[in-house]
Amino acid sequence: MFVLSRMLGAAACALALSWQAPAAAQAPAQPAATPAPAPLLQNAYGRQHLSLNGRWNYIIDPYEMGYYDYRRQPFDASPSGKGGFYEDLKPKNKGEWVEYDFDLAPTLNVPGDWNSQAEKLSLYEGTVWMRQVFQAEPKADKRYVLYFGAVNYEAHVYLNGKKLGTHKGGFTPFQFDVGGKLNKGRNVVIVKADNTRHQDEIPTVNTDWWNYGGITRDVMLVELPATYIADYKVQLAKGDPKRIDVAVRVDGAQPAQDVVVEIPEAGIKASARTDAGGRAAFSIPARALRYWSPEDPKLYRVRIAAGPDSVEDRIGFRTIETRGKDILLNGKSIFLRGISLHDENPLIPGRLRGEGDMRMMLQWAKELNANYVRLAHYPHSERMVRLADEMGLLVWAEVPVYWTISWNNPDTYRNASSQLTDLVVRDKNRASVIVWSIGNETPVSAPRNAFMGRLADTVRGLDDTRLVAAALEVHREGKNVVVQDPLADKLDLASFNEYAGWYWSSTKDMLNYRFDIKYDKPVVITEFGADALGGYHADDETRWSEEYQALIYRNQFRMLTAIPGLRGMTPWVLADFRSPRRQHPYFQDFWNRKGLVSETGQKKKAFQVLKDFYDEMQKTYK
Ligand code: GCB
Repeated sequence: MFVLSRMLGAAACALALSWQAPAAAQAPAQPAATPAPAPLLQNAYGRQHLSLNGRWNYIIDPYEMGYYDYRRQPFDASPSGKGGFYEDLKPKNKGEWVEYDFDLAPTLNVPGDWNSQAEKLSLYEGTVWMRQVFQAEPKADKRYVLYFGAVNYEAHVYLNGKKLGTHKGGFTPFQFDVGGKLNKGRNVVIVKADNTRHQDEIPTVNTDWWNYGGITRDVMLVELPATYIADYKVQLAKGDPKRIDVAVRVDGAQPAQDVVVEIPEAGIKASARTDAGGRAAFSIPARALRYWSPEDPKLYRVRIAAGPDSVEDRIGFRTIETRGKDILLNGKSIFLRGISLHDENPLIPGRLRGEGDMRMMLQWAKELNANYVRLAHYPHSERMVRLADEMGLLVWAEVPVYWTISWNNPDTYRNASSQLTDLVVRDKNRASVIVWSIGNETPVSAPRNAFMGRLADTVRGLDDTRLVAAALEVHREGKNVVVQDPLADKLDLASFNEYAGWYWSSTKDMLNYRFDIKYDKPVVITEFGADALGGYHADDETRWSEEYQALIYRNQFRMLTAIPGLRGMTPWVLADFRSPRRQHPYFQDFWNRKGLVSETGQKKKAFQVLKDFYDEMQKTYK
């Protein structure tokens, strides 16, 4: 039994530390040696864990005085390591100087972005310190991992006053080994979260979504045996519906173990021995599987055991491939009736806070008769993808390589590549995920082609069983909308965004355009759309009206169905979402209004137009 228990509310227990001289008065600081997070644990949710979600005390620190001394030297890089807010100090004596106090600081809910939880933070970009206190009784024969679903953007994590490490990237999980670092009794975890945008980061400074900061996804302390299953992949072999490929990595004290994989409902039990490095890869014949599909999202209970450890998952089995202009799901041509969505709840603006919010979004997609969602423009939560598995929605999963990235910077590339890797590592067992997208609307140039080309190779190297794509741009030559991009040679889909009727051409003139797509690949339109203020009605030539948006959808269907090889679409976008780029004081007021659902949850006219189109496609598509 897991014997950690959570202490709710902050304990006012003073730590036995006294205030130190500022670090600048001592030896000059060395660049902080910041350990990288440990390799990701597969299926953290399926493990014994203590949730550290709940109310966290927070301190807004725009000048980062809890991180740097007055000479701008980081406290955590000074020889004493003292002076930073991560010490969680309380004055020991009456006269002592301490200018912060977590116990008296207000609280925020985790998981949750900070912008939507405090007036002062709604437009804030910078550092916020967050603290949680919990009780633990660590056992000598167990390992412990502190796991974060996501922190936007840069996280410095401290446990009991000591730095565990840092992580960059706002949408992927990370973890630190904390074995030997937990106290028996009271423990304090402090996160310095900083959502400042930078040109060289992923994403870069310029996006069309709200830069929600903070600990936006679950936090947990995971307990593992000394030898444990660190990672596994259990999926159908590429192009072979009669074979399950298994890869397992065991870590810890004795990585050489017998591994057993069981799928009781399918009568499957197979085993193999891991090598000295803890790895095993083997295939299992699978003759009588019920394949996962949107119509029948069958998930099997899969049990993996190795030595003292075992873990359970729910996994679906399906194949996905392209042949010429066709997308084949389980060998059968499919039309992707999709919709794009952000990880944002329009009703209480902010990141999706939990399964209820996520179900609401995916249920709207279902009401459109969608079988597919584009989780734009960054990795959504693991829980969202698991829900898509359960609800029968195919998924396009993406990394925030968006617009004008610093293509020539090797660090920027490493960052993009590690976000993509972490996404694949996390979601590789999800049947719903059929597409890895390496980016959105990245303008063609030699350095960009090289950067994106490498990303495409990287993701294929990690997983050759799914499709690789990107949302490309189009250009116009006369009345031709041309799709031509050197990157397309490395991709499985001809997928692109086009805004006929909104950013170019009129509602009438758009119908004179033809698509000129240079590739013999399935065509999947990743975006089209138009803004409409929910409840604003006018004739269909009036911008911002629901009628205008509905007309654009009808005209788009006329244009798009003329494309030979059209195999799907994800119009932009399911729900209105907040964006600092959207400045019209009446129609926008910081909202991108291309949603089919308004910020009050009202379905705009175009919602029904798209649903009717999908109903028709479902009937006629063979
Ligand atoms: C796009 C972007 C998307 C924007 C959308 C718009 O092409 O991919 O992130 O929000 O257009 O509304 O302009």
